[in-house]
Amino acid sequence: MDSSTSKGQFAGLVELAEVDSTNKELLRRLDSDTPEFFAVTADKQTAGLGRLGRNWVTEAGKSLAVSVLLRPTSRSQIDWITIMAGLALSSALEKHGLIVSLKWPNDLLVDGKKLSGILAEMVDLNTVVLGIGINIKPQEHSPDTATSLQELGLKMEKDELLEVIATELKSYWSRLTADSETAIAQLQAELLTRCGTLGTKVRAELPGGKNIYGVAVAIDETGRLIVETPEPVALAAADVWHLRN
Ligand code: BT5
Repeated sequence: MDSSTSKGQFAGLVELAEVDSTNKELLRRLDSDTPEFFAVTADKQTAGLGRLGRNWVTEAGKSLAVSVLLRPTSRSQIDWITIMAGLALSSALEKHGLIVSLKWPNDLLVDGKKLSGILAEMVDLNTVVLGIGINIKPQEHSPDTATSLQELGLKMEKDELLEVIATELKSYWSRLTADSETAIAQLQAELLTRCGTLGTKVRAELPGGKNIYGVAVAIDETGRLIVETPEPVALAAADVWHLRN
């Protein structure tokens, strides 16, 4: 099916059998009138996107790939979109009995294996495409470091999963847009229990390739990871590896 329907939580949902990337497809369909919570999902992505041009594997019938349009109204909302989405997904999955750990800034892990990845792409200050991938079943071409809901004992079909995460996402996003300062304080508090990066020794690879080592001690009010090296360094973007303490 290729037409947009007003399904569940969405202001319009385009459901595709196959696409290169749902983020790219949403961008192609975007115009100035496209409403918040307009979304694109696909059963299979042929060129699913990770961060920094990396690949995200989405094989037919095995994974949820969805991109949702958000219309932020302030810089602080933009700063928190990725982390907010990770916490919303964690909360949604916990309601179904699965405890996941957030690895700053955009991974959901269980026992160190990656269940879900998030890619938020900013078009302009009022337009962000939030892409979410969640593995439902094992996939032939995903890395050894991947896991899936099925392997973790959670049986959920794609439609149900989509509805469950959309409901939670909407609730978190409403709070962030209604009163950003209060919501950010709540997100920071929630990170203390849901973010496995905090209190952990990490290696952080910065966008230029430089590595820093230290203990991740906090996430500041703009969503940056604070690593003590022992001097505190604030990271806005990096790839983080948790090291043994
Ligand atoms: C991410 O990037 O984790 C962001 C993934 C976002 C995917 C969604 S799906 C819907 C929307 N449309 C898109 O085109 N993208 C978004 P990053 O942190 O850079 O992680 C990428 C790395 O994760 C890869 O280099 C692999 O090592 C690993 N990987 C790839 N596919 C995976 C999978 N299905 N499960 C677990 N790990 C995977």
